[in-house]
Amino acid sequence: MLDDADSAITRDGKALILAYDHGLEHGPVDFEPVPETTDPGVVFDLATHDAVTALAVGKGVAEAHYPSYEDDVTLLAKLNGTSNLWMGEPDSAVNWSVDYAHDLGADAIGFTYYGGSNNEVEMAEEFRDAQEAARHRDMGVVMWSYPRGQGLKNDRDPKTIAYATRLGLELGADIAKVKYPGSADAMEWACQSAGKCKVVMSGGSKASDRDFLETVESAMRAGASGLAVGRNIFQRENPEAMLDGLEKVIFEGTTAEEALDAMPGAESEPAAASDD
Ligand code: FBP
Repeated sequence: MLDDADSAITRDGKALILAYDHGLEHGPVDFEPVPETTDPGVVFDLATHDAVTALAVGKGVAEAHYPSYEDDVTLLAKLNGTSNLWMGEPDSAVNWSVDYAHDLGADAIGFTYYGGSNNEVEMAEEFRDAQEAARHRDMGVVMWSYPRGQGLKNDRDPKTIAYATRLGLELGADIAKVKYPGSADAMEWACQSAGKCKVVMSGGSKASDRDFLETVESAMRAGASGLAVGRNIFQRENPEAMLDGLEKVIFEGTTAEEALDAMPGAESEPAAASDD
């Protein structure tokens, strides 16, 4: 990694990446809780919130909507992605090139890497090409580091998540995006394992306001540099209130409790069962 390569998508070294590649990765079912979010324009509007440091979308959505938002939104080009209809060993098709993303105005690239998949070698080689092209363009590199595959029993095991962040460092990402490994200690180990590669927590399926902010607070105290989140924003009835809360926890270093106090009507019921 290079010093400051991620500066376009961070503020004071911290990141709040709004992810909206779910239409490809999961399908429109993710938009059902708030059907208006089927329209990418609704999520681009959310990405103009001060707390958001970058919006991660795929090629077609970027082509169709980014020209209207290029002054107000920082584009993170999610280069690869595969639909939920794919039933094979984890893999991800590279859908656009770094040059094409750069020409569209992207400041950074995002790349899913399934360490442990039978396709790991091919994915590492694709990541190499993208990472080096991004370096030539002074673009930041974010790795969605999601170990999975037929040999992996638990993709959130602390050892697995620490390995995932380390893969980000070893392969040249500026930021590794990983699932929360379930405890502050495990997250701390994951952050230490990443060395100079920053670590951001992946949002996961929708949780209550309290549960979500408390997990983000725990990740930040463990050394994370922020969050990359999709459903926990766009599946909320009041996503702006959650972005206000996240701004406090991530950029101002407040507790979740302090953030909740500033969010009138915040939900604190137990989270629904997680499906990821
Ligand atoms: P969420 O915050 O909604 O979990 O989004 C993060 C993300 O990495 C998305 O960018 C991606 O579409 C999705 O999760 C992939 O989830 P998975 O492959 O684990 O189902």
